[in-house]
Amino acid sequence: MPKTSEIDVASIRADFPILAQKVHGRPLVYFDNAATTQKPRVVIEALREYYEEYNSNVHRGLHALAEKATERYEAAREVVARFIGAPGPGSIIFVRNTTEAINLVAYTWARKTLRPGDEILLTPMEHHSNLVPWQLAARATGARLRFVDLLPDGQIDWNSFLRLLGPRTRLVAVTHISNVLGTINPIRAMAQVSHQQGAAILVDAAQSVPHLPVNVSELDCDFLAFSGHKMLGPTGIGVLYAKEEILESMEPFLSGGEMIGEVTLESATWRELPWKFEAGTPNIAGAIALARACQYLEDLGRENVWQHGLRLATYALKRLQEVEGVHVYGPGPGTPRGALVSFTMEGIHPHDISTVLDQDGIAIRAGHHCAEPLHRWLGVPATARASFYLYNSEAEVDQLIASLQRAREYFGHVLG
Ligand code: 7TS
Repeated sequence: MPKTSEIDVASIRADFPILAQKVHGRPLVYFDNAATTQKPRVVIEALREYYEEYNSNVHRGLHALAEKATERYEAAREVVARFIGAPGPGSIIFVRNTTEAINLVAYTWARKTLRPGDEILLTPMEHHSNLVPWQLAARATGARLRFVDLLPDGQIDWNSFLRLLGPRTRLVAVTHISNVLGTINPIRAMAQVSHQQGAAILVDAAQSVPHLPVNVSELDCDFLAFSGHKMLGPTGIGVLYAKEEILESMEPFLSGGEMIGEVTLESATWRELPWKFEAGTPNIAGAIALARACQYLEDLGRENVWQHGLRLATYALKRLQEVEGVHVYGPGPGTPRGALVSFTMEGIHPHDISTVLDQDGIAIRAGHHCAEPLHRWLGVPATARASFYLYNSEAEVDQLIASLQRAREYFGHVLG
């Protein structure tokens, strides 16, 4: 494997047992990282250790195992807080995934804050997870959804954003990096002007935190959501970051054990942050393993991980354009983009592209990637998407291109 930037792909791959396998007799090329990433041995080991050595519930036991589990779980929260530049662990709520994090805000903050006529400003590039919860919140409160225009290359039209942002805007909810276009949105600038208008800003960071050094204090966002499984961590663990003063003002989302202060038959009080928002037994092993994933990324260097992904995406963009009949979406060469490229091929449905690539051991995703309105805007029902991470190489991109050339020849032949 070639060494690209500061990332030594060969030695990294040795940390990921799943990558050593063959699929249909060919070495696995895993290019479906925007859906979920593979796990390094240290993350798998963190899960094993928890279940084999100190499995216990948190915050309630007074025995040695419970104390160890509680200590590791809360230490994980501090690791995650540092990882995203949060001022402290009180602003880190462990949830299941990005979807749950956004729903938490939509069901608590939004339903309490929004009034009829208030506006939520979104973009057409949102994943359904950052769209449908706002549709429901708007329906429940009488608020209205508005959508910023996109430029032809899939970037936000800044003038449209400024035009739509006004005194009625209560919330701007926007993805940091599009899971289809790879567009990187200017969150810091968006937060600044949103706050000038008195609006809060929520960032869907599902595709950015795994790749980009994200610092919530620098971005000055009010809410930020991401999933552990897209950043080398396990499934079933995700994070909602929110400014503590906002969390203090919010009602709990779920209620029951763990999140209460004092309970009588008629009423209850809440625990302090962040536990007020963590009802029931949390995903203890998941949180601990997520912290291990954060450390793994930090050991490699966040900037190195970002540069590696950008380099692969840029290379893929260039090479895809060499394949006849391929159309790529999102920002062109020269504009920074997330570590993914979506494309279509004339005369071949994206699902067929994916099936043909699978025969060569290459895993990509095809479909609307939970961004149906965006595909309507693009004018295609589906795209094929190759998404990269730190264990991928330029040699694998070459394999993708060779496989696509074969697909084109095959379908060209079949279609006559
Ligand atoms: N937001 C964005 C931008 C995403 O890409 C995804 C998942 C989500 C939210 C939801 O994350 P979850 O962990 O709550 O499911 N995106 C994709 C994808 O592109 N292919 O599969 C999942």
